[in-house]
Amino acid sequence: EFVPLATGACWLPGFALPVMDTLWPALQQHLCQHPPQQMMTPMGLMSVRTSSMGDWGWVGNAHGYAYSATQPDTQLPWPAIPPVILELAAAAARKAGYPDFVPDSCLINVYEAGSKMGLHQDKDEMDFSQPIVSLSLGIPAIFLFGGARRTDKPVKIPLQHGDVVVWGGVSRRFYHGVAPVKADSHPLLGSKRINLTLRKAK
Ligand code: MD3
Ligand code: FE
Repeated sequence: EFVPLATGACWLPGFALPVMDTLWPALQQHLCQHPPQQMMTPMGLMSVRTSSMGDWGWVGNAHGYAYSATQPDTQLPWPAIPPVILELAAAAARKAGYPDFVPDSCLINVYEAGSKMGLHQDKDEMDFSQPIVSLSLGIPAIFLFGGARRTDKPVKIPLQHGDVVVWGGVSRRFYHGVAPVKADSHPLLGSKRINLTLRKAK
């Protein structure tokens, strides 16, 4: 199934389900070795916990945020993005019309009940012709898809376990966020929602 959301943006419900048996153990292993942390930003402490994989990881502090080649606590490089995740992102991008998507960053956002993400734009990447591919896992969330202006009224998209969304074209610069996640339970992930965003950061 292929649901157009805007020019350059499409929703692929359940697209990750066929590879979940490989994907979820690989992600669990990463999270055990690299526990997600609540990042500080100039706007305050985030309610989600984050970790990263790939050449560039997203880190924040009270002064700003940026892509970093090393982990904040150890100064070690981030682990590689597992092949199953790279291949899934490339396959989703191809379906949406981006045949050459090679992500160098995978941000992992872990949501508990009550976690949210305020409306924002993603502007820290170098090449806006490259899409962002997002994968939702675990309990559902209402994704808020706005427009080019912060004041554009967001459309609510219920994202479920296994859903993939490709954000390219004009939608790449649109405001977006996540409404406070409601308490729920998922057979594989328990009380959490995990979102992966795959990007070409540099
Ligand atoms: C639309 N994460 O990490 S993923 C983020 O569910 C972020 O954790 C959310 O926004 C989450 O920056 C949403 C979907 C998403 C990601 C990036 C986008 C949608 C986007 C960039 C432009 C437009
Ligand atoms: Fe974002």
